[in-house]
Amino acid sequence: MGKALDGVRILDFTHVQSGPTCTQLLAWFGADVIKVERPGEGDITRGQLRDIPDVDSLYFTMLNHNKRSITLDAKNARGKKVLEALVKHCDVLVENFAPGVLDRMGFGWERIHQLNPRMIVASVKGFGPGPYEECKVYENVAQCAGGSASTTGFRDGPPLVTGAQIGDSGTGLHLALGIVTALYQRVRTGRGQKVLCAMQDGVLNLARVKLRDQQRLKHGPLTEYSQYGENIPFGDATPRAGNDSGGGQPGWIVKCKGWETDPNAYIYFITQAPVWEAICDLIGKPEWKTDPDYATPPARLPRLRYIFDTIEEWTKTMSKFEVMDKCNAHDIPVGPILSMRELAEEPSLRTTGTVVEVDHPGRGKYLTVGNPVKLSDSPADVRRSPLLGEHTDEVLRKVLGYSDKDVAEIKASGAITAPEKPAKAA
Ligand code: CAO
Repeated sequence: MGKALDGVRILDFTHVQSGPTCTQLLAWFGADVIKVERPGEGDITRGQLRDIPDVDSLYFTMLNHNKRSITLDAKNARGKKVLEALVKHCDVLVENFAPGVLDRMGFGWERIHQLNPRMIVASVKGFGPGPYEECKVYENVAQCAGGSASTTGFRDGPPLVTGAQIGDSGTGLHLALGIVTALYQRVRTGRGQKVLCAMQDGVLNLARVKLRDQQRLKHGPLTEYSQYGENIPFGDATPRAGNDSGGGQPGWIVKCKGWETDPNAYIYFITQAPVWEAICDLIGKPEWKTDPDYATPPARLPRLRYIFDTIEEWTKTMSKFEVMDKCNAHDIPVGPILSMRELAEEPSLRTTGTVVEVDHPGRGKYLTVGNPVKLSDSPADVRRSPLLGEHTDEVLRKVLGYSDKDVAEIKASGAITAPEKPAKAA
């Protein structure tokens, strides 16, 4: 079966996490992704957080599946010629260098557009145009600058960053959407365009309910926040709200059996209005169904702390999975706090290809997250990440049509290096 993006060739100038997330997704959709890396070290993450000496880290392998790798010194004169040829042979250039890097290489938008007017140039930057546009940015900088950290954590504690990489991976997802949209527009116009995703913007987009609450504050307290029930006045900005739900249905994380020793024996419990009566019956409080203090959502708002404490007395008698079974039987939405160990072992995620076991010549078998976007006519297969420069020769000859003599000259110029050999056999 063909793939959705068959025939699309990506010149992948990305590194670390945000850009590679985007190009990995495009590769899973069938694009031919050619990752250009600096001779010698390649993407810095190959060597970061290594668990096995001299073997590409899981950080790198889990973000670079299904890609080809070539080494190319973009500052070398011969290397620049190869890069020009690649620009002419590819549909999209994706990059997440620091601001100005591409221009300094001599491959700014004007030059690329001149070489290949159909090329789409897609960039991740930390900030969009404005006072901070020249800044280098990493994940947690974006989480803080995009409004996530100020609204995450408990009211009486400091701002918190989240474990989900909403700055890097989140912005990479936004960029992938921008690229396929630009490809679609190119079908009509025949022209490429620039696609820019700033990490601050991506995080703010994901935190938009908190900007919603910022505006609601002008019209009174945020009644669904537990702070309201605790009679604590609101300030002038959306506060941190612990585990309060960000939606209209109050929720909280409550303990389950074993919480004293298991840090993940918890469940997210939502007191959704349509199933309130079923909740009352289940937790042994049938009288709340008719008690005016509990029978309606507005009456419950000032009492949410007590309500969740009462629910917790019930959930503490069972494992999170038993709570889940009992609640779902009545369409009561709950979220078990699943550890990474539990997710890695979950059979249904293996069946759907969301968790995949991959074999790598250096490290042997490891787990990764497969394509979370499932297309019925374009199923994703997950192939191991490339070794540094593994496909340099292949790309020079088969994509660019260089002869033996050309390749020898390019090698002699120092623009490319011999491919890396896996340090360990699996
Ligand atoms: N050949 C020759 N030079 C190359 C090259 C190649 N193939 N690939 C990269 N380089 C050079 C660049 O030209 C640049 O050199 P100059 O600064 O001399 O022009 C240099 O490598 C470093 O690029 P960089 O500034 O992008 O890298 P950094 O490690 O200093 O910064 C990061 C990393 C992520 C902070 C920065 O790239 C950035 O802010 N990117 C945009 C936001 C982003 O994506 N952040 C998320 C990253 S994931 O957490």
